[in-house]
Amino acid sequence: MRQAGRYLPEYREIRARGADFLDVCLSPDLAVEITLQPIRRYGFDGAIVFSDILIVPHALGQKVWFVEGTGPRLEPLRRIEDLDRLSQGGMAEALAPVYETLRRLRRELPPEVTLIGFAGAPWTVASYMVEGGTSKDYALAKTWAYRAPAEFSRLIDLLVGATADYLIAQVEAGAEALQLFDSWAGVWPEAELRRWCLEPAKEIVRRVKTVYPDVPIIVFPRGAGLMYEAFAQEVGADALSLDTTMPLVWAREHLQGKVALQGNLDPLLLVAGGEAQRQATRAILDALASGPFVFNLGHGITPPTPPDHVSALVEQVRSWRPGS
Ligand code: 1CP
Repeated sequence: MRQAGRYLPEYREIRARGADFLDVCLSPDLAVEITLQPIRRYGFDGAIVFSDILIVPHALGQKVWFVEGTGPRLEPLRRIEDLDRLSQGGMAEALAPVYETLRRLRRELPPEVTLIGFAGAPWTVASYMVEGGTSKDYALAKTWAYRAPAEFSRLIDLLVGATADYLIAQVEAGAEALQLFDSWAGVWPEAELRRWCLEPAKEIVRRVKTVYPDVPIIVFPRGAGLMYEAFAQEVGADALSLDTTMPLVWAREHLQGKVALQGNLDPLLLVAGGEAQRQATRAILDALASGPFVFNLGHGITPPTPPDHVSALVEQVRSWRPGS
């Protein structure tokens, strides 16, 4: 859940040198250094490679750039003909720096630290590609999918193929586990959640598992609510990442017998700190830590997070014992 980032002074120092965000993702020297920063500081069990989900549209030939303080911008796809501008032909070359970053990380990380590769899920990535950036309501992307599902599925299918290839290549380069981020899954009614989120995730997992059956895959269908259960039953992932809103006892009873769970501390509790953070952390551990479980946040860490609050969290999680 974005363990690197602007909450760390050592990250801000690198970003202050002025390189474009995408160039940082595509510079192995910088990406390796940024990935290692939170591992050095906190000794986490897993390191997620520093990159971004929008590297895939970039590699497919869409224009992607980041505006400081605003977020990602893309030259939007608005008509089916716009898809003709995309091609998987240049992907391997465009993504080669990410693979180099992974190879170097595997050499530099302590052997006990798991190296995690990732990608955005097709719907979440498609939403940025169609909207041209962050959106409040995903109106353009959703309307396209409702009005012309056969057209929209061309985009989703393209992303299923590109994402599966990208994840497989990340394992080849040294990733030991994979996470698929469907950050905006929660905007769909049931039928469309299945069609645009669950089915694509299932197909990506199938393709990766055909090549690498033993590499754990974590899926994050953020906001899927009760549909988390269908993801647990049908997608074939090894683990689900719980968003902040998921009730703990429900998750234990309905999901944890089927998949490992990861989550789900509200990142804003890490900003608040103190007793609120301690109590919520403890509730998560008491409910879930006896099953197959990875302690994590329920969404990305935010820039105002005091680094000391993360240290306190790590200490609490590491010293937790059942019934303590
Ligand atoms: O710890 C790490 O190094 C993690 C690397 C990482 C990951 C896993 C980054 C770096 N981005 C992501 C995934 C990502 N990117 C997601 C899925 C996870 C989530 O929901 O948080 C999404 C939706 C994005 C898109 C994106 N990139 C946004 C969100 C905008 C929105 O719509 O709300 C933003 C702000 C970025 C830029 C970005 N990516 C990563 C970082 C550290 C940043 C901030 C850049 C900076 O301020 O320097």
